[in-house]
Amino acid sequence: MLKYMTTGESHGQYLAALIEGVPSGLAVDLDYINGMLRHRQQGYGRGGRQKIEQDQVQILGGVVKGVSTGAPIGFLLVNNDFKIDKMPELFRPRPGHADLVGSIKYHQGIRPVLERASARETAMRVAVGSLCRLFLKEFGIEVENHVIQIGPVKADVSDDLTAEEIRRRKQGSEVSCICRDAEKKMMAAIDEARRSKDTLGGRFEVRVSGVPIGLGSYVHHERKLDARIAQHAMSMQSVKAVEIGAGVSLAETFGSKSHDEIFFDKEKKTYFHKTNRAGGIEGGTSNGADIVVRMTMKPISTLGQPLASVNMQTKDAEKADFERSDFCAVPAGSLIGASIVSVVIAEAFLEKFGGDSMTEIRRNFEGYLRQIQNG
Ligand code: EPS
Repeated sequence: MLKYMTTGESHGQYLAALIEGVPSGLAVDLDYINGMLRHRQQGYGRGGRQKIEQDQVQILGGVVKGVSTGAPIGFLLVNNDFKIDKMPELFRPRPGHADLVGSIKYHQGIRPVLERASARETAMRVAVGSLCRLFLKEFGIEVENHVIQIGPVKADVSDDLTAEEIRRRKQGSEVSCICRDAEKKMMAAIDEARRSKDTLGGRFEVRVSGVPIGLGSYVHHERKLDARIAQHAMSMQSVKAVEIGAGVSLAETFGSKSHDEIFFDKEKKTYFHKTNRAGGIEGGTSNGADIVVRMTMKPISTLGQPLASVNMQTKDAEKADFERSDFCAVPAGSLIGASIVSVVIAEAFLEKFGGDSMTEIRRNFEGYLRQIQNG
């Protein structure tokens, strides 16, 4: 079973992750993982921190001569902005952040709460997710992400984009958007937020192509693939809503326009759908179509013009504290979302075809594909 854990504080000395359940024989391309970490640092609307950091992980164990051994894999990232012991205590919790609840629940000040709740932790999620992407690529599964909305600006996106098209069309976009028209308006909206000392959220889409029929299951709630994606997606900082396929828009349509009719290609000997409103998942199980996940991020809760709060020492009404932060993290968020989904897909893939080595998994996978082809 694939499992991982992260540790580290935003301004601590390190961030780290430990991943258990990666089979032996996977080529671990560290340049690819570190390339993804650089992407995470980019995107229009980021704050000053990313000018200080050059996020890169080193491998602590579980990889020998660039190949996984089956042992737990450790990642370590050194924070350049290591100053946690000198950071001031805060007393006025920011509405929307973990400050208030964390401070009360753990009976401690706000500082240790925000240091751990910070979205900086997502650097490790990207490292782990990128490792999973390398694993999935071995089986022809590709994961892509793109931003579809920032604040009020929506991109015009058609439903049948392939992961490859998304990758090609968003290249060079500072907001990871495939639609050039919307991109300009999104950047203008972020500029406006910056000028007015405010922040903006948005939505992004993650698309997984090449997934075979049969990941996840309908038989037990914990095994449902859509439920697992939603749980992990919601665990990402700032995410407030998750949709699969047509998602919330299905509330508006008749059943006849909501489902994907079933066809059979007699030459390829495969079932297929002409539409993908289900987002690649029916009955909690992948149906062979692209898995399409859309996530909504709220605006970042650190505001230059702070909202009303309470001084936790005096209990007087005061404005919330302010610290350096981002104005909009949706472009970075889309990559983080893709990383998180990659972990869930890799975990479900290992569950179905699992083995201790890549050789064993490949054999199981190919045997299953032959079984499907033979009806
Ligand atoms: C982040 C690092 C943080 C924030 C941001 C994400 O760095 P600092 O607090 O030093 O500016 O920029 O975190 C948040 C938005 C948050 O709410 O904590 C990063 O590396 O992604």
